[in-house]
Amino acid sequence: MVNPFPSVLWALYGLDPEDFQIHQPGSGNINQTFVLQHITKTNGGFVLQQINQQVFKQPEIIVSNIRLAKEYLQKNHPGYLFIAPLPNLNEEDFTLVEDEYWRLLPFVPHTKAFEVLTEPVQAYEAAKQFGKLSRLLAGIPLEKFKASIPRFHDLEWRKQQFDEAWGQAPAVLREQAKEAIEMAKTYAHILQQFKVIEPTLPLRIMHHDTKISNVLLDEQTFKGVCVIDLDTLMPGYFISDLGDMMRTYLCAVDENEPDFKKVRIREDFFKATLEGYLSEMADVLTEQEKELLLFSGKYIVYMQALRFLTDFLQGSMYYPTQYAHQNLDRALNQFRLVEELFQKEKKLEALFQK
Ligand code: GN1
Ligand code: MG
Repeated sequence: MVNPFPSVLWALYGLDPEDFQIHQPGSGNINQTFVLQHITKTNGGFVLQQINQQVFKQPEIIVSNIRLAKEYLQKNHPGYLFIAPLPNLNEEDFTLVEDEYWRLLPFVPHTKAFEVLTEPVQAYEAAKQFGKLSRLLAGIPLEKFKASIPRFHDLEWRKQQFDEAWGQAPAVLREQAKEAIEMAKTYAHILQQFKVIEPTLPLRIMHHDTKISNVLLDEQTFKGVCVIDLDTLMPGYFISDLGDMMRTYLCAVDENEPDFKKVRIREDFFKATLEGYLSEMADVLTEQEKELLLFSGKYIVYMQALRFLTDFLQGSMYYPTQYAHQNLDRALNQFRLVEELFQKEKKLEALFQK
């Protein structure tokens, strides 16, 4: 790709555009991500990201949350690979150019980010990486952290957003989304259950976007290397992280699959995900939290279904689409996964009680 960045940006990072080949890996929905591959240094390079300020209205909160975590980890767990932004020549973690926020991150060679998993060991390793981050951050004081997106994983708020979108949507969209709207009602009891559970859940620093493409595995051995995309590292509940793993590790297809028959839970991937996560978190989670392992999946997958459906009813302004009703298909895909979690509940429970 031809150099799309302003020269002042290169200058502030002390980099020469002539030294790099630029390409866009492109699976993220929100930020723009570019890989700068060094032309002569094999495996050398950086990742450059432009922050979406429609979504992250106060990028400085991301900066300060990541910095708090980075300093804590450097002090208490030196050696842990934490992919924080690299400072620019003014020692800032972000670079502001014409009101746009940019950040430069290290490129981690010999690793791969997956969209779907093909082997249970990958699920184990990925879940272990996110569990490890939570375990290492378990003792960090929370007071100075802020929400980079307020109420991001608050199902009550997501449900309200959906109800409002439904109320305001054009009749034609409501008609198209009839089946999905029914599903939203069918599973609304997940929200009722959450309201009962919430007071028992401790606040922890969570990643909040543990989808499979946000962890890097060794490209040869599939050993977990590190997690990436720390924009939503902020106080929350463990169900956010474990739930989003279930959402993206268990099926052989992802949220974009329009053939919903293919949305099926692979039991061995479920088992591996829990084992990987608990290999780090078993001593951190409370007994009450451990009662909610399966609930985490229902909670997050249902919320993601509502989010896609809400966006569809509002004209798909949030999640980029490749065709007109893609967000409706994504919602139906995710509702199908919620259905699977309920249908296979007994089987899945038996797997982790062993
Ligand atoms: C968004 O930007 P990306 O692809 O990492 C979204 C997540 C959703 C995900 C669904 C800030 O993540 O919450 O789970 O899409 N991030 C934000 O693919 O809304
Ligand atoms: Mg993200």
